[in-house]
Amino acid sequence: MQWRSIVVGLLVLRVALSCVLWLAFGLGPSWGFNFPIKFSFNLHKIELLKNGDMATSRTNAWSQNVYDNRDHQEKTCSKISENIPKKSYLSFFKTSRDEYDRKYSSFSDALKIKMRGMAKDMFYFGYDNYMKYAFPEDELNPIDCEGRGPDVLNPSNININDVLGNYSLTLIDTLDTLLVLGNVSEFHRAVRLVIDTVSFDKDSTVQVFEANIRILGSLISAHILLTDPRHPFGDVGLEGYDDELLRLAHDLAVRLLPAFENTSTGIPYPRVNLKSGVPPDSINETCTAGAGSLLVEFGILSRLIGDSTFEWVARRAVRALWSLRSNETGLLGNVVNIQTGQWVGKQSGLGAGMDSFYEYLLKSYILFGEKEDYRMFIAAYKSIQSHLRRGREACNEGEGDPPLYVNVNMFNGQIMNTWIDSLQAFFPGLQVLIGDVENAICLHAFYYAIWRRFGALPERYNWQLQAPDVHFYPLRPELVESTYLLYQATKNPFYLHVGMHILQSIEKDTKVKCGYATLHHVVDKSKEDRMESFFLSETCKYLYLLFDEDNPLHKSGSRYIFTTEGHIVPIDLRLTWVCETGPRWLRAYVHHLMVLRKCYNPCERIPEERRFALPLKSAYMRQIDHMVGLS
Ligand code: DMJ
Repeated sequence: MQWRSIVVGLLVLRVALSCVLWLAFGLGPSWGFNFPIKFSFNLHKIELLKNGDMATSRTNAWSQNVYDNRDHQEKTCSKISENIPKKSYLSFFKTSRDEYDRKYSSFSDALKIKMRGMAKDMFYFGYDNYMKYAFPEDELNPIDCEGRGPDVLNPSNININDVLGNYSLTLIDTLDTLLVLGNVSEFHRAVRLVIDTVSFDKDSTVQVFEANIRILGSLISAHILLTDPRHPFGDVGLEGYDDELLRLAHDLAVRLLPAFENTSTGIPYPRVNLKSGVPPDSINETCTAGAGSLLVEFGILSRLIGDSTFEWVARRAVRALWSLRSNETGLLGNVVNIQTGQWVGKQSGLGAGMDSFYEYLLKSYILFGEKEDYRMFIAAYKSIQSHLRRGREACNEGEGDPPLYVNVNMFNGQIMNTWIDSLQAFFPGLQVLIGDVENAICLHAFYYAIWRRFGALPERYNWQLQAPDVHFYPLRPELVESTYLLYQATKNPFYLHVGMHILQSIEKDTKVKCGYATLHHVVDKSKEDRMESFFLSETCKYLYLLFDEDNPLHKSGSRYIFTTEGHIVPIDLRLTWVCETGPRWLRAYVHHLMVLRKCYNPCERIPEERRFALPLKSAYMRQIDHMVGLS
């Protein structure tokens, strides 16, 4: 019997020690929600505490691992980072443990209303000035109060000409935001203006991807919202409307089709001239996101007009890209030759050049219910988790660096550089859609820490140097998009604080005479005279929705997704068979999605003890702050 007493004694000792560690340092098991309470006595953790530096963890530390693979440039980086005083793990707890909890644990209704009003004013300041000074041109120059069209003097200025096609881009891109704001009369006026004034018969060479997501996507979305009384905004039909927006969308899509001709792989050319097709001097290289993010819009168009051509070419492009993934890692690169199928850019990441490829695998599946899209997405997600994700295993427990998704070589998974870009900030929103909320919480927290440090997201942030690599911020929506989706999933007031912070930074640092201007430099806050159309179509839309709990989109029964440009597409039985006839697991998944979208009572999903707690433990938030140079 003696051995039993010893075993029981040891167990009691272990539990007691775990409790002491937990109570003293907050390092123990996470409480409730997704993680069962586990009492773990982790010798490795004790080592870290003794050594006083969590970056020494070999298994979970990306800040450490990177030194193993680095060349001269990284050696320079390591020198610089050596100068940054490393804080002891224990020192994270020297400040008041409840500082973050106190700051983020509530958000009053009055403040919500105020922020909603601020988001609305922000939108109208940009929109009204665009209509006053810029329409029918594509964009507003918010500093000079003038319109901007394609750069005809410099055709190689793709930064401008890829997007601006001389087709009133900002007006078109903004249509459904007017409905989100409840302004049906202005929505009708804007639709009329588009019908009466927009033509795609233009000598403009634009990027197929940009024309698709900003123009085609918006036209289709507005058409569906106008014609289907079951959509979230109800019956907003326009008298005399005769499918003109759909016809415009069709006309544009036909003009984009030449991009899919004369390509040996089926992967489209990156640009077309709207009048004359693919330019004779076109390059044979395209990025994965550009070629592989056409399926949502092309698929909807095909299904609405009953012509499968568009979906067929877009799907062929996705399949072709997918077939070129690495056998070893399952990853794709970021730039490919459309004739040879060779990868020109071998970098695999979640940001520029790749972001919406992943997004559209999942969203195509949600819309159309095609199993192959789901299979591709799940396989891609697994490869991402295995090869791109670094840091500790669980977001909210254990030791090691915070989880981060790095850029790797698609063939061997070796880290390629030490930056992440601002586009990747969309990824937590996608993780919310698949129900991986814990990973979403952590990645979002990292990006929010960068925002707190600079009051914006630099286009590229070097996590090794703890400094921006590329300094501009063109009013992008990705962080607020993820913030909104995380709020919908968790109802945690923390995300309202994040939204308020973003709103206030944009108001303070980018507002100029006639709108909001691109930040040229996130540190000195110098500006460029440009307001991209996605500022009104996405950034303002997500900010407003975040604070507008009663928006029709959040009402029970609303079923919709956002395209990558933030356009609302109701999940519609005309487009998918999933809800009715799909297999059980698929229906269960879609049901999960619906629950997420229905603004359900959070009490049903989030246990009491977790509901008013921070989504990420304060200790981990402080750790991230430290790692981006905030403390
Ligand atoms: C938008 O045009 C879209 O979200 C696109 O997918 C990439 N990002 C820009 C805004 O940053």
